[in-house]
Amino acid sequence: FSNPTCAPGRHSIVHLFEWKWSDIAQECERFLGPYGYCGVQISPPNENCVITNRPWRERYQPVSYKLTTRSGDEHRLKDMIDRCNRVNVRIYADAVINHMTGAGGSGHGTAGSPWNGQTLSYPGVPFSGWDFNSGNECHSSDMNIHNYNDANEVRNCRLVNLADLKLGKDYVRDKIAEYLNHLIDLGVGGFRVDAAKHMWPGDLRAIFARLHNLKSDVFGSNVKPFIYQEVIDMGGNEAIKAHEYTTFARVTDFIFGMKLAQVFRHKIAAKWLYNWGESWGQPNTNNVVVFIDNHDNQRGHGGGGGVLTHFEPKLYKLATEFMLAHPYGFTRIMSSYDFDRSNTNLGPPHDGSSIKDVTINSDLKCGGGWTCEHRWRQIFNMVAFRNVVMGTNVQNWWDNTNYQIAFGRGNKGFIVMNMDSSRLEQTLQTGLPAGTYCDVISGNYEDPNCTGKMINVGNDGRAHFSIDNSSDDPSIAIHIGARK
Ligand code: AAO
Repeated sequence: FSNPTCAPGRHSIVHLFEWKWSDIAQECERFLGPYGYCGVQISPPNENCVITNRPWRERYQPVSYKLTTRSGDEHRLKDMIDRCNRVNVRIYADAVINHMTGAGGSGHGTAGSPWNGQTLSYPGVPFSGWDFNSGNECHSSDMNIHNYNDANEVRNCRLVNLADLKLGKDYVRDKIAEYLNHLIDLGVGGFRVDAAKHMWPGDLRAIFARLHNLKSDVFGSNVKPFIYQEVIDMGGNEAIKAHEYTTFARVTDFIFGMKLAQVFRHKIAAKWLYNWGESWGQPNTNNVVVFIDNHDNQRGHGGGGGVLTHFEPKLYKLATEFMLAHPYGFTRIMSSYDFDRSNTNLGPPHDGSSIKDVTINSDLKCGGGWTCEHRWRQIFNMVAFRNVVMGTNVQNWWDNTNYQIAFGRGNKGFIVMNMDSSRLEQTLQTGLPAGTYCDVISGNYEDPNCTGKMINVGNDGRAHFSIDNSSDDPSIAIHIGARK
């Protein structure tokens, strides 16, 4: 389950947080396909409870596995999956399978199913009280998780009071597998598994063992879904470790964004990035999905940890450029909507009960409250850089012993970054074939034109770089796919 099921030559996914299926279908066709994205992580597609003012977090409270949400119904979902697959963009569904709604309260979900969190009744599945962990499995005083040093409590009690499914039961495993198989048969390429830390690895393996192969007309025969599990392991003393999950699927790497934020915030000198990756104590590169921020930590949920977000665009772009230029991990780009940081619950741009369309401006950026980091030039051009250099190692590392760094990827690409307090003027060995290259940070390469800076690489592979540290984009990136 650890192999990303991308179409050939594509290596990054984007989380289109809270987008409607109809908008994602269009985005695959008009942008993600042509610009080389592998796929999209979608918000949970299954029925959720309805909370006043429609905060985004209601989608993490399942009511049933019927495929109707504010993003659209099953018909729209299928249309999106088909249209994205047709342009070689895969869909990865956010699978919320650890729990149902908050325990307590009642109502009707987004597909109209009744639910009761007091009696633990979810007839839309159906699940009843027998399908949830009780005092037999969970020994905390109020059934909630308090002690992250106790693995049993973390996995058998309630995460923020959410009704905790008893995944040890075959019936519960079957219902969850039936839901995931429904999505597989509709054509998804895999799953993000929400709150995986709160489920026993053995229970997850038992569910994954029930999964169908992906649709062969799209993915070929005998291909398993790509699965990455949300396990927050900051390397501290908590009982649960990411490595318990990496023997059977990938995990989301939260240390990655926290450490890079420390570097780009000048807490750790950038020169130390020369051996970024496993040497920093992180998991094997083939076991992780990496990202600068996610929908939780960009708003202080699930451990903010001082990560960089679109609210600090200069540093955010630099950190993202580094992530995409460096070979470590499978990369995920966050695509946000704007929100007031005093209200971290605020849902996506909406019009009464419906989510608003994403609007696209003539400069490729989004409007209408949608941030669309994945459409920022520096980011989408580095997604293409990553596709071009894939398979090569870091070479020709250079640093000024402080915050100016540069490195190449084999003989295919080279990046120079200046986070220091002075101008960078350097002639560096790029490892690239001679030629005139287009800097894809300051502009776009539109064959045969370059709207950005031009960099000349000589017959000896060397090139001169000058970068003003106070520029909005103090970096230069060149690759063989953007050579005049
Ligand atoms: C809402 C309300 C609750 C209410 C509940 C039920 O906020 O008050 O009780 O409904 O009615 C999202 C929201 C939740 C929301 C939920 C349901 O974030 O606020 O609850 O929807 O609507 C833990 C989990 C992790 C989880 C994260 C939020 O391990 O799986 O909490 N993330 C996922 C989703 C998330 C979603 C859910 C799960 C639930 O991505 O969007 O919740 O489906 C430590 C632990 C982490 C733990 C954090 C936060 O982290 O290690 O495992 O995450 O604490 O509790 C430093 C440390 C780091 C620490 C961090 C935070 O960084 O190094 O280890 O600080 O303290």
